Amino acid sequence: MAERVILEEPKMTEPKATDKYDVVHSKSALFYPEYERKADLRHQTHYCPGCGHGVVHKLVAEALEDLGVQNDTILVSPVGCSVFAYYYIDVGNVQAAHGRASAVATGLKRACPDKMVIAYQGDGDLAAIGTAEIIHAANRGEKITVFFVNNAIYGMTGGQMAPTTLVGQRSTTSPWGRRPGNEGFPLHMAELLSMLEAPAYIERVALSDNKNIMKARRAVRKALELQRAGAGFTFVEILSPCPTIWGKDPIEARKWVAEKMIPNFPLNVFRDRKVEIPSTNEPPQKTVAEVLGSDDKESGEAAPTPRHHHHFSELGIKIAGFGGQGVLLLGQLLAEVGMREGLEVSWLPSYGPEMRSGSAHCHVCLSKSRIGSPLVSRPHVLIAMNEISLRKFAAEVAPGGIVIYARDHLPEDLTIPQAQVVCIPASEIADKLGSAKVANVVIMGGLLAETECLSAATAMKVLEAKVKNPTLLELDRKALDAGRVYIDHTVAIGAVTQADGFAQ
Ligand SMILES: Cc1ncc(C[n+]2csc(CCOP(=O)(O)OP(=O)(O)O)c2C)c(N)n1
Ligand code: SF4
Repeated sequence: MAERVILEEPKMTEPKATDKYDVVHSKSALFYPEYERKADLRHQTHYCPGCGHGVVHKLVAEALEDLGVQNDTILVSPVGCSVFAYYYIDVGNVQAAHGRASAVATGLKRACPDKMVIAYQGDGDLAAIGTAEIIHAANRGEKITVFFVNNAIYGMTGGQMAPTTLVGQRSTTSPWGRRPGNEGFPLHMAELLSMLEAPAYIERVALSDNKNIMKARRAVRKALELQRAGAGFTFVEILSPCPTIWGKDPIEARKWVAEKMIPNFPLNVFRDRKVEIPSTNEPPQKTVAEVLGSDDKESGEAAPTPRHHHHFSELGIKIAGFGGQGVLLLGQLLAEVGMREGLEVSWLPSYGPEMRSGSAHCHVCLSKSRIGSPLVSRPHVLIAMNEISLRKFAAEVAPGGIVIYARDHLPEDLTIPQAQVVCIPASEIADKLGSAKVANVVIMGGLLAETECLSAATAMKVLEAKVKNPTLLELDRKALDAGRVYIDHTVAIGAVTQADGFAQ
């Protein structure tokens, strides 16, 4: 049964004209002392005078400060005027692509369930390009808080019509005023989301006057308190002035919120209840290693995975070549070997629409601690399976890194001064073994021999688990060994160096 959540609310009394009060100019300790945005503008935000975003930032920062959750909060900022929220509020910050803040917040909350995760979005961001993301996040009952700043216009891009633009309201893309017959009716996001089963709390508030701002303050707090209590999806829509695009001064803009926006977007608590989402159908939780069957317990193998000393804390590998060269598979194999050896791993593929011969590359992270991003922008190791990839990615390799090139020498005109270069004619070696297909496994053998990043014994275990055909498995075994032998016997004696194998 749904049950109402009752939170204690601070007692509010109306101020009287005779009240004495101190004027305090201060800001929440959650704001950075200086905003590292532009050298001469470190004392101020980029918001226009009278903009509602500044007020919402203040309400959010004060609530987080009072709840004492600064170090446990991740704020996802959108694309729109509030894109720079990360310059101002000193919490964990992620800047999402346009419209994706609630999807990004979903991922963050699922990965870090103990953190307070907030998606902060404008109306163009949330109700136009991000409509699907917000509806599905709400429908799944993601335990995030969304602050939806509705100013009825696209502010940042100069005033195009937003989904929330009022009927009759002029914008650069509705110069005669919004006409429902042509542009449709304004979208009422709070009402729309409150049709869904899962949300725990949905309220619409307005920054029209001090009294309503205090109500907005309470709604912001309540949403965050509910998230802290694990209540479920919480959403506050905030009707907010945009004096600049509306062509009004800050006072007129607030009046416009009161007189035009509120009648069109009634203030209300649309949802405030405890939601029990049944969890009985959840699949049994297994580790990724168990699901892949690469876990010793799961696979029931007699011999456990050999122990290996990893001499790195994090190793980023980029593997690049053509589709059909086994580029992506090599990445998967390395990630799986790392997983078996107890490392945190990630594998991120990138390839074009062609199945064969198109360019393909992947990023592999091997790490002793949790991986922040699967993207490897400065690889410690680049494996280039062809010349195009070598030329494209060699400059990205971190100083002191390694380039493994699947040919017997570098192109004459190319040097890679910052990295050690190892050339392995993998296709020729694989051809001699009986199949060009195992060139990627030759490279794996070479990589493991050269860097000792993972053990060849574990690599063999992964191949045994993956390759069911005994003839192919034997070929892979030979290929892995051939890569090692090439490094031990050919490269080590200096027969191949940077124009012909090693760098210096
Ligand atoms: C994929 C993509 N499409 C369009 C844009 C252009 N764009 C930037 S901000 C914005 C709208 C912002 O409006 P809103 O979300 O209402 O925020 P506000 O600026 O009013 O706070 C648009 C369309 C973009 N950056 N990326
Ligand atoms: S354009 Fe509008 S939303 Fe953007 S900063 Fe200025 S007042 Fe705020």
